[in-house]
Amino acid sequence: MANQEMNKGLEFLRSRLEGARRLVVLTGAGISAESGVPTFRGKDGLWKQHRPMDLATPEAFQRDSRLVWEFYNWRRELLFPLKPNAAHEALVELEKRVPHFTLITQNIDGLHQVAGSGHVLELHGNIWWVRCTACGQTYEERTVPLPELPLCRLCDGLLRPNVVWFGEMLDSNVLGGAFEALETADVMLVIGTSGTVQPAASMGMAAKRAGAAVAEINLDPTPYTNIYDVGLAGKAGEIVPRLL
Ligand code: BJW
Ligand code: ZN
Repeated sequence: MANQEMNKGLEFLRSRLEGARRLVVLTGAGISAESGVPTFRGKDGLWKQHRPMDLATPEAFQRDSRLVWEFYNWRRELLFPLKPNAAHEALVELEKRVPHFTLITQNIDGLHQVAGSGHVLELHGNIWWVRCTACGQTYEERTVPLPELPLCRLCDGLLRPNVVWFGEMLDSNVLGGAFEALETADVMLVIGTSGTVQPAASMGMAAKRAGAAVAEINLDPTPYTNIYDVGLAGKAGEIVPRLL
């Protein structure tokens, strides 16, 4: 992105942020990329090496729980030592500067919370939490690695990762909280998401329809780049701190 274009975009966005009372931020895998977390759809993305329908659907888990757990155990090991980056940290700072701040993430890595973000709406769950397929209990489980087929500490039922797979409903409280914030936002930042997975993909447009100025920060163009009010092309870890 040309320097001049970037500066113009940053200037516009900073001026909107200055007067903003309600800021909503939606993040995707791209914000964690500089921490070492693989994205899903990029060149080295997870869905380039693995078929999502074999690993991230309730049917896949029913068919072959061992394979699904192998995938999630591998990812838990990979994520375990990773730390938040400058983009996560800049969002913690932004939160302090506006009266109402809502952070919505599609990420399951928990890095926003590690950075110090207060209330995070996790649309797709959290990989450090498990859910019992028998008794329904959810709890935090940070043991790495877990057994091939981990069992519930309460009832010995089979556990699953507490994440949202394709074809599954998002938690209605989380989704409700997200749309409530989108409807009253003055400014929205959409950071590091390809905008391919619903309902998250529609959130920027929902905020725009409700009158917010919407800015995208992404390494590559997305279907929304030219529709939102501002598109800042580059790394989240470099651009988000420049908003402060
Ligand atoms: C950088 C960067 C750097 C890189 N700096 N940027 C309407 C129409 C059609 C289909 C549907 C529809 N409504 C629902 C559906 C079905 C489905 C869906 O959306 N399918 C589409 C693929 C077509 N949705 C669902 O099933 C959802 N459930 C639902 O809607 O329930 C109701 C319903 C059910 C059935 C039918 C209809 C309604 C659930 C979706 C669950 C998604 N789950 C996953 C896995 C989570 C667990 C796990 O991690 O294992 O969530 S899939 C995966 O994609 C993960 C992510 O959160 C999600 C989004 O990916 P994200 O974050 O955008 O990552 P990438 O890799 O795609 O993009 C990274 C971006 O970063 C890129 O743009 C890079 O350029 C950029 N980047 N480095 C800045 N340094
Ligand atoms: Zn149980």
